[in-house]
Amino acid sequence: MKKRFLTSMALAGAAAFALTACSSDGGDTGSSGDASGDTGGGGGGDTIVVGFAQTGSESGWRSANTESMKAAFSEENGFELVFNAADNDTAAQIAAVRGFISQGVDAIVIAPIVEDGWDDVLQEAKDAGIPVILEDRTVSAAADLYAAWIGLDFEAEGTKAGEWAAAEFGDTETKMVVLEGTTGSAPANDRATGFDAAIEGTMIEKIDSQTGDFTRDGGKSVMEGFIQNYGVDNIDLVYAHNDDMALGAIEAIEAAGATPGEDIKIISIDAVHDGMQALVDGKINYIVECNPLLGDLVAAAVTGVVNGDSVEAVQYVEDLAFDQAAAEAALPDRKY
Ligand code: GYE
Repeated sequence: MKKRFLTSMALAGAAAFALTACSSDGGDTGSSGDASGDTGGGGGGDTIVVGFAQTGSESGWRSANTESMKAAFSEENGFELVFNAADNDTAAQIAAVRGFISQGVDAIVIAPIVEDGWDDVLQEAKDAGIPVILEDRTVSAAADLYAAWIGLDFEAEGTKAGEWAAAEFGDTETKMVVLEGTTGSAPANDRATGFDAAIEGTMIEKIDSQTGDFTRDGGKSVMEGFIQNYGVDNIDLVYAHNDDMALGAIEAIEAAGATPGEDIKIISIDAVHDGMQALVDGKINYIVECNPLLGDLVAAAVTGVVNGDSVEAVQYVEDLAFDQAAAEAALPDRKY
């Protein structure tokens, strides 16, 4: 197997905005391809054996991403997928990658839970001659330890959310609480950075910020704590790093006798179906999209790297943003 690691991380101009541009035929077959255990030590024939270390199943975004990956890495498309979901446990995720290395898979795909701590295991994969492709979240490890990364611009998502908040509420005293994603994860870090920069100099004041771990339950219990500490009347705005936490916050706000979307405005990120429905219902006020349908692009990158072809090292997928009217128009055709 000939490999080519592209080391250049030329961010400027490296955007691959066309989600379908790299799709192979029949990418969305709906087949689950959930092979496990039997990896065939390096893969025989034409089948590419791929170990995929998923974060877990924390959110609607994650379910859509897992489905997209399983459909793209189907047997019909020439893959044997060894799927592992780490339940948001970073040590378990690294152990899964070590398992793929010792099984001798042809390629490893990782959706890294957190940014740090990947140097050793990525070096081990490289030493074993197994290429690694990252999808979704980024890592802080050196770019020559993996062949490609395919995902979203989380900082730009935060910026879009913050710009909308600044335009809507920036001229009035607005007390904001933040529901952060998983601590140490790229989307939690970058969505905070982008948003904070966009609201700088406005009258929006961040009074508290805590992690709800990207889950609905986490968002609900952190919001309950905020309401208890500050009083439901002293919170004007919630910025949630994903829809699931916003949906949890809605439950907490309603339980406290207030009206989400009116008494307390809500901005979130992802634009999964339940979030978009809440936006249409007026309970969320604005959502920035984060496209989870990365499977075809990742499968194309894996095939390219395994075949020794040149593969774009950094591939961004474009995100949209929705207010209520835009959500109403888009919801019937949403794929996730
Ligand atoms: O926004 C969130 C999920 O990494 C982009 O992870 C992903 C994030 C997504 O749990 O819902």
